Amino acid sequence: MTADLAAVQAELLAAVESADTLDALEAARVAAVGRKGRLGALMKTLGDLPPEQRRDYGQSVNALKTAVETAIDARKARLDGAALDARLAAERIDLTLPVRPEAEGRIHPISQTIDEIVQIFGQMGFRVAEGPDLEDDWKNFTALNIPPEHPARQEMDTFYLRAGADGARPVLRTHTSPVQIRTMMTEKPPIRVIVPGRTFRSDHDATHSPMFHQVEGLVIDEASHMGHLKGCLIEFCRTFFEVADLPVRFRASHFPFTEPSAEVDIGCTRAGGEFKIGHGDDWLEILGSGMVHPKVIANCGLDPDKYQGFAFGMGIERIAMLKYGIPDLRTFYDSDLRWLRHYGFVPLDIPGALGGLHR
Ligand code: 2U9
Repeated sequence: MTADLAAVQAELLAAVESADTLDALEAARVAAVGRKGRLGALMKTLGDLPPEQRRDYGQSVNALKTAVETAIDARKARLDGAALDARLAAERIDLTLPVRPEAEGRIHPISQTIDEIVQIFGQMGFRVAEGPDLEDDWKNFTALNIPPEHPARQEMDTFYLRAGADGARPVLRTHTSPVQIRTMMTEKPPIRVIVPGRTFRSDHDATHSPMFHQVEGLVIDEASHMGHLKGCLIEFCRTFFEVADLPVRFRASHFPFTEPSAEVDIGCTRAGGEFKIGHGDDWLEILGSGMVHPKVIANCGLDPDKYQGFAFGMGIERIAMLKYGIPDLRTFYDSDLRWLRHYGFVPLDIPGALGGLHR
């Protein structure tokens, strides 16, 4: 190799070694072995040499090219490694840190209780249905076989609005049942829905609020019977109250929209002044239920000789108070942040029915 080529090699290798980014290395590569680079220019001088020197000179330039390319590959491997190390360091995660800082906000016990109920019935194959707060008299009362003289229809108990152009007076729904009426009118059985929502009754004292929440359920198909109703509601009570052997009792009752009808009690004890759900000598009513009245099925345009099923209803505030030991109904609607911090739920404490609601 001539002294000239040795100097060029030293210069090009120095440029490769001093490239400290992949971009700089690429620039050094183009300047050395690129189409218009230094080595190309050296090759072009080949023709100016005497013929006997050309072979040696060509071999020397090729050797120089190989040396430079080897250096570029080595440098690239080192820069790639350094880039990966930098990325790994930047994306490092400290697994010992808490998942996220605990949120300030809390889920209201009514929302939590609805989520739990939806979770339990969801596992049994029910889906959630919703409807408007304002209903017409027919869907809220008539379709449900509630007669015109029934006390629930009285001005005293129900919030009626002013009559519209058609003379009809809209009503703030007194239960979520009109949603099931809507479902039966628009969907073909089998129907399995639960309907959580706000309801309104003109009643206000320590145990009644003019607005409260209900969950109702409806199953309509060709075969569901009282045995299914019992199994479904016993399963619900035991899962919701998280007592595997909770005693559940069905007591004959009467509602216009179901026949036969039953109220559902769960076992409890008040021994020693302490109230506890579970085995004991006492009973507590928590649900109403029954086989849907054939007239209600017919009112919705379905054939009562073909279709049958069961329905149930419960007050959400009431079962939330029982489960979570909330003593006063009125506090649910006070928007008192101290109360919410105490009785509310951490947002990620999402109920799941597998292995208990809270695990
Ligand atoms: C349709 C057919 C039947 C819903 C039912 C009850 C029994 C019941 C009360 C519980 C406490 C209301 O919140 S509460 O005051 N509800 O006892 N509800 S059966 O029956 C229906 C609903 C819709 C179409």
